[in-house]
Amino acid sequence: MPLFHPVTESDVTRAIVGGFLRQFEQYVESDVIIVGGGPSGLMAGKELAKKGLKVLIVERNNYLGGGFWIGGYLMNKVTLRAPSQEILQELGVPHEEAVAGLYTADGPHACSKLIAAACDAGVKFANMTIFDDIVLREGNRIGGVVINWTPIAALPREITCVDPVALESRVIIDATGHDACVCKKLEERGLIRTVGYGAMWVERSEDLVVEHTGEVHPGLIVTGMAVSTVYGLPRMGPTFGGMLLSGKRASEVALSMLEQVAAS
Ligand code: 48F
Repeated sequence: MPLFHPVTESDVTRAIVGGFLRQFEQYVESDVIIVGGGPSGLMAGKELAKKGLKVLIVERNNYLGGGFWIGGYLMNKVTLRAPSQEILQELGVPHEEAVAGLYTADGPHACSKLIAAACDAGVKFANMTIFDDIVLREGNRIGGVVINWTPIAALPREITCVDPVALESRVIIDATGHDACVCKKLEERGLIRTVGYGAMWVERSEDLVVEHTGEVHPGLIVTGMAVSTVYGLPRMGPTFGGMLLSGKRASEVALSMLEQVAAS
């Protein structure tokens, strides 16, 4: 007597294709699309989905978490400065105080708990999906993102002339880290100017990133290290409290933008 229930190969294939298509079709329009599934994007997504919003994270890699997995110098340790250790407490991530106000945790533990919290809150993910361009509407307001499969984008143009598709959303969040890919697309079109991130200065950088997190262009919020790139703020290295609090702030800004859209 076999242990597992009998199914055929075609049952398995239909389950995968059907599940993918149902979700893809549902998320062709969302309340919020977050580009980048690193710590800031995951945090923003978790907070927004908890409020009942329809949130999609577009991530070019097959894995989520960005720089949060491995932390500093390939050593699997992340650091967070007070008061951001409170988020570790909320997520149930073990941590210890290294010196007063500076906490360490294991990157894989912290990252996997944050991913799980985003999933539990209801965030959906399009991974192996690369942001390619923006959709622009009246008054140059961003109305969505143009995406393609990462493997398509990674192959030489001569053999992969595959047109991308677009997803619509009421608010977009650029959480693509140092690259600030969404903001750079606006810059290419002369709509904003990015400065490039500055040299490391841990004491200053995290406060500044959280302070500057917000709407950078109609319909677009910038969060995480992308904020440093846009405004020329100092980098911070493997300390992640600023990323988590910036993501949280981005979610608050998104909520008020959505309220304004609903009221108009
Ligand atoms: O780089 P990343 O972790 O950004 P973050 O949330 O956090 C930065 C920290 O990890 C660290 C730091 C401060 O502690 O200096 O670097 O700002 O995550 C960015 C995510 O965006 C994805 C990328 O694969 C990563 O998972 N990403 C980048 N460009 C694209 C993208 C793109 N064009 N399309 C889709 N995803």
